Amino acid sequence: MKRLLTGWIVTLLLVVSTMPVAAASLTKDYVLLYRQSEAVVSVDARHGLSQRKLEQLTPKIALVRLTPGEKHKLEKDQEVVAVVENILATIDAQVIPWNITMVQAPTAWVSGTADTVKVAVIDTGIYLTHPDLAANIKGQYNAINPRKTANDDNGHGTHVAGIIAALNNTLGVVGVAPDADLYAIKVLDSRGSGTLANLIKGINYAISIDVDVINMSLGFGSATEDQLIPLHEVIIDAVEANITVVAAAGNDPAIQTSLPARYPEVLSVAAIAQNRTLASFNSVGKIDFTAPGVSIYSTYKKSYATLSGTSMASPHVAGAVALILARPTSDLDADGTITPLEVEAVLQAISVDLASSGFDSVSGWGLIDLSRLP
Ligand SMILES: [Ca+2]
Ligand SMILES: [Ca+2]
Ligand SMILES: [Ca+2]
Repeated sequence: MKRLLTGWIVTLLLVVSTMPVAAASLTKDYVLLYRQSEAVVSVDARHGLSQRKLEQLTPKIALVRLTPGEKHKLEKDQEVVAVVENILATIDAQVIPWNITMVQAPTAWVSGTADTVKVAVIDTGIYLTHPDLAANIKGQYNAINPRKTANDDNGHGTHVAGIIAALNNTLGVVGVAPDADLYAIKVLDSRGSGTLANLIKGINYAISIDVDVINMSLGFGSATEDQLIPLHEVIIDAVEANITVVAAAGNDPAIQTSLPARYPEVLSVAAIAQNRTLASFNSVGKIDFTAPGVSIYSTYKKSYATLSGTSMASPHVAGAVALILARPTSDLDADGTITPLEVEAVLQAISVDLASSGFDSVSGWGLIDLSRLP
């Protein structure tokens, strides 16, 4: 029997894009600064600017359209201070989204940014040429059709990937672990649906390439353990291969935490809003940790978007796991290997209590706080 799983996404709030501007002609637009406002009329008369002026911007500054010869003549006029091209200002600044700050990721970067940690994003794929992700994408596999790329034709997986490891550069956003190596494993189609068989193939591929972390922002709704026995087997294989497996708890408060998040071997993540209240859509019952998941701005298709869901919470923990794996102090028993159990113990130690006192079924150990990493 074919079982459907879906990406745990709730709403799409905003997609932004930018539009390049191109112009080519003999005339160009210039911003003209007159020496004094009283001279505007005489300068305009001398140079025939009544036909050339597009707009008087201030009493002493005008926007004009000129040929190169007209510009040259104006520059020689003593009543003109400057004639400069009307160049474009661009938004070239990276923002650190509130959610990245809430988990205190930037304070952890001084001790490493997970440069060699391999994180598998098992999802709808990743937009492979996204300028805020491409340099971190080190591998890909399309479990639906292995002859095709794992390019994201939905947007969900790209959003998840950006929360984990969007680049720390001059554009867009930044992820929790901005140098982590991303592996795009596509098991969900353009509608965000996929089969049990393809998810198993995807997890098995992640094991075969020896990743360190698996993020699954997906689930099987109300399906039972009995319906998914082979999935549990391959997840146990992953954990035995020393992979830390993180999954979204699910977005239906009417049902208990979905599989795979409900498995004891998987870290189940619930969502919190910017005001530190738990998201109303969280599934409950088996929650291990809480992370931001309401109105999260991240990479989406070729651009950026704001999404909500436990799908957005899970990758915060996956990114945190990458940072934890990059720190020698996380090898708690100093045997040379950081196991998933050691990772979980570190996550417990750095979590800030939420909801009822101590561990609870709606927020688990609480909100992860990377400033508390040793
Ligand atoms: Ca960036
Ligand atoms: Ca160890
Ligand atoms: Ca609590």
